[in-house]
Amino acid sequence: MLMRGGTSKGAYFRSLDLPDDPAERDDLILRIVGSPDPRQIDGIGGAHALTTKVAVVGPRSGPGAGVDYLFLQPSVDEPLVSDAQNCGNMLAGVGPFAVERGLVTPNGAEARVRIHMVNTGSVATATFPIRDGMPDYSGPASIAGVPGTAAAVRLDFEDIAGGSCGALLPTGNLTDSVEGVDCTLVDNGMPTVVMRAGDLGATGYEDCATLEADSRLRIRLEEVRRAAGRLMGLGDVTDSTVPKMTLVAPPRTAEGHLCTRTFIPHRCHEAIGVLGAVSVATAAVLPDAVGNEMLHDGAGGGPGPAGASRIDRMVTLEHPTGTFEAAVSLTTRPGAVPAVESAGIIRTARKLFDGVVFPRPS
Ligand code: NQM
Repeated sequence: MLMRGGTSKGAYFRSLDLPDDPAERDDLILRIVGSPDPRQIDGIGGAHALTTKVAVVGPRSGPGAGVDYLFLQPSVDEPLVSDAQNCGNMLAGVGPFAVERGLVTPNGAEARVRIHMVNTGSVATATFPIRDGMPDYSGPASIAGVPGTAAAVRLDFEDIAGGSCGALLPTGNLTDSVEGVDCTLVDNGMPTVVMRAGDLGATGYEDCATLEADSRLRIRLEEVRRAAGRLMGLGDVTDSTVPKMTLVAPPRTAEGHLCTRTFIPHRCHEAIGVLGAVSVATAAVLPDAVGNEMLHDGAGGGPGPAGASRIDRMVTLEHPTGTFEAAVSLTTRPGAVPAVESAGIIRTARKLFDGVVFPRPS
C-alpha cells in the first residue's frame, strides 16, 4: 500500500510479504523503488529521501499488544537501505495500515494502536478515527507541507530518549564544542545536532535551495556531523542518515518559539522530521542548551517532585514551509540528566494506492 504519512510518502508492506533475509529484502526494496537512480524512473520512489520510504508492519513479535513497525530508508542514488533511523512521519500511517490489513481490529469510533518501533526499541501509541471498522482519513486537521485537511493521527511516544545513542544527551553535556562549533547533541527519538545558524555564517531563515547551494556551509556541516556522530556513540557516520543537523535562529512569527533549518543529513528538509522536531524541541527547553536562549516565551517550567523541576511545553518550531508543534514534558534535577516524561505530536496520513508492485528484475 502506498501511503502519505505526515510529510513523507512511501510503501507500506506486511512483514510476511517481504523476504526474512535482510540482504534479500533490501535488494528487493531497491528494485521496487528504482534505486540507485536520481530520478528513480524505473520504480515507485519519489526521487527524494522524503518520498522514498518503506514501512514494514507485522504482528507484535515480543511481549505486549500492538504491532511491530520497522522503518527502512532506501537511498535514492546509492544501492543502500538503512535501518539506522526511525521515521515519525511514516509512523503516522502505521496504525491505519495495521487496521486496513486486519492486524488490528478497532472497537468503536476511535482506534488506539500500540506500535513497537523496531529500529529503536521504543513505543508509540497512535490514536485516529474509525468509520465502519476502517480508518477514516478525512477530517479537519492540517499540517504544514500538506495541502488541505485530513483526520488527525495523534502520536504519543514512550521511551524514545536515547533510542539510538543510549541517552538523551549522549555526551552527558548540554553543550559541546564540536570542530569549534557550539552544539547540543540530543537524541529524543532522533540523533540530532543543534547549532546556532549564526555560528555557521547563516541567518537560519534561508530557503532550502539557498542552503543546499552553499557548498562552504555543507562542507562545514559535514565536518561537524562526522565528529558529532563519534561523540554520540554512532561511530563513523559517513554513510549514515543520522545524526540530523539542525540550525536554529530566533523565531520570526508571533506563534513561533524557535526557527529551524534541518539537514537530513545532506538534503535540507522542506519542513522538519517528526522525531527530529521532538529532539530539537526537547533541547530547546533545556536551560543552557544551544537555542534555549532564543526560545520565545520562556521555559514554561515549574516545580516538580522532591527538589526537581518540571518542564511542560508545547514548542512551535518554525521551518521552511510552516510550523511544527511538539509537546514535551521533562523533569530536571540539579546535576542529573533530564528525564523525559512524555512527548506527543499530531500528524495526518492517507491511503493513496493499494495494489501489486512490479519490481525491476534482478
Ligand atoms: O524525524 C526525515 C521525515 C524524516 C524523519 C528525516 C522523521 C522523523 O520527515 O521522525 O519523520 O529526518 O530523515 O519523514
